[in-house]
Amino acid sequence: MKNFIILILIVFIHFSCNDSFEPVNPIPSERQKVWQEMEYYAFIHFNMNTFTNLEWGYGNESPSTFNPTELDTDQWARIIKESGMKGIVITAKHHDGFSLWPSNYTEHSVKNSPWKNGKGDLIKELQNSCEKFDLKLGIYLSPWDRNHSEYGTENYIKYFRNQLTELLTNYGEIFEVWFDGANGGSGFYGGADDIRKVDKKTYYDWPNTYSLIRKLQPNAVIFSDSGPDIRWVGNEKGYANKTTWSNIYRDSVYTGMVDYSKFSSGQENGTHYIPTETDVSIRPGWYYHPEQDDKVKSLEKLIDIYFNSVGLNSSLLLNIPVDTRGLIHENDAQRMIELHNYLKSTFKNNLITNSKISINKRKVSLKNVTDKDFNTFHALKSKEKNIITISFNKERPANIFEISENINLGQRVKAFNFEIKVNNKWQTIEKGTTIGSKRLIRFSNDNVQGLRISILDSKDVPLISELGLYSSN
Ligand code: FUL
Repeated sequence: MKNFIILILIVFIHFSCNDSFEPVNPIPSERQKVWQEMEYYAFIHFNMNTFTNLEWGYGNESPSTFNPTELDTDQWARIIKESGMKGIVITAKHHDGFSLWPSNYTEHSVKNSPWKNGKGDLIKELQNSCEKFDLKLGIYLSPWDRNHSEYGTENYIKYFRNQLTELLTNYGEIFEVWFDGANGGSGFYGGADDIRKVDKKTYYDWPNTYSLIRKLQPNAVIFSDSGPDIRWVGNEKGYANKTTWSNIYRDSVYTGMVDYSKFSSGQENGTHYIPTETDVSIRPGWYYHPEQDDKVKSLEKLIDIYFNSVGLNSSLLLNIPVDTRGLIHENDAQRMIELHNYLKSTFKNNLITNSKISINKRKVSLKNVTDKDFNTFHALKSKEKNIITISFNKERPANIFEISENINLGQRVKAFNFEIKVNNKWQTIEKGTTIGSKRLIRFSNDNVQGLRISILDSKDVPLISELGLYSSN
């Protein structure tokens, strides 16, 4: 009898977390799934602009200007690791064209700088530091190059791909390749000093560049305004849309399009799965400016950004401008650690564990939705209304709710309501739309007796992978 019950239990558990459910297309690729679990990682803007105190260099800067005095990529990696981030995306080349590695295809690089007497390779140093601190390495390579004499011609595309090949061949595993939407305009262009406009849709021949990346780094995700793996969130403030579909009609967007932001919430019936990435700087500028040393964002602001990016079906790419010494400035480091301490203590105890959960009035097990494993899930019964009720035997002070869908089988939920029970009364906290990989909802601190999540509309049966209740105090 005992064995029989165990067998039934195994069958039940297997049924509620297996993949016998039909996917709702589009679904993420393996590389997107791996990336999606990273959630929070660092951008580093450090290059020629650090030394000229600019945001965009013209392309005529002398390599002799690049001269960090105490450059230490181990310091970056250590602080980033201690901040709970999972990787680093570095500006290997920004719009001014200066390359942080000794590229064989240009003289405009570290090899002609005083740093390490021209013998340095910053990308190599960063690769080693990332390996040492178990972080992933990503590359920002600006498609626009205001230094290169042939920018705007076919030859420049060859140059761009040659540089990409160097970066994707010589520095180990690259997790993300980042392409900026800012393209074409005035520049030095090898002394021509003119304005070069390019057709953003056709000039770069992106499909062939993407194939090259797939060949050299099959696990890397490619970021641009339009994907193909990750798309821009549509602003640089750190805020994703409340409604965020990871689906988009890929042909409706292209890199550098002017009115891109109108597509930033995605499209419910979009043909491709291309989730958003939220990029924002910890300071007003992307690059280091000494006059911004006291303008590092407050802890409250960074927490707000976290909830509005990671908590809105997006990822957070937080930029740290490394300073002229070649170090993360003390003020930034302190704030990064403060944010980490907040996140660590807040999300330590899921207050839902050891409570009673029923779905449409039937008692169910909490196992799959509180195991912090996005691959296990509980399938609801219908694609219309489902009510998940969680009741506590003793009220629990709380102010954060978390819910995730199993996105491996496609994003589904279109509308939900979230309520809490306080003083024996139900209060509506959020009338929401999409959920996706993670939805975090904050409310004012209260003694919560129960939670009610009504999934009101969904493309197919909702697959709930995580539920959480937390207190940030
Ligand atoms: C923008 C660039 O023009 C900025 O300089 C910065 O690199 C930011 C992340 O992307 O489009």
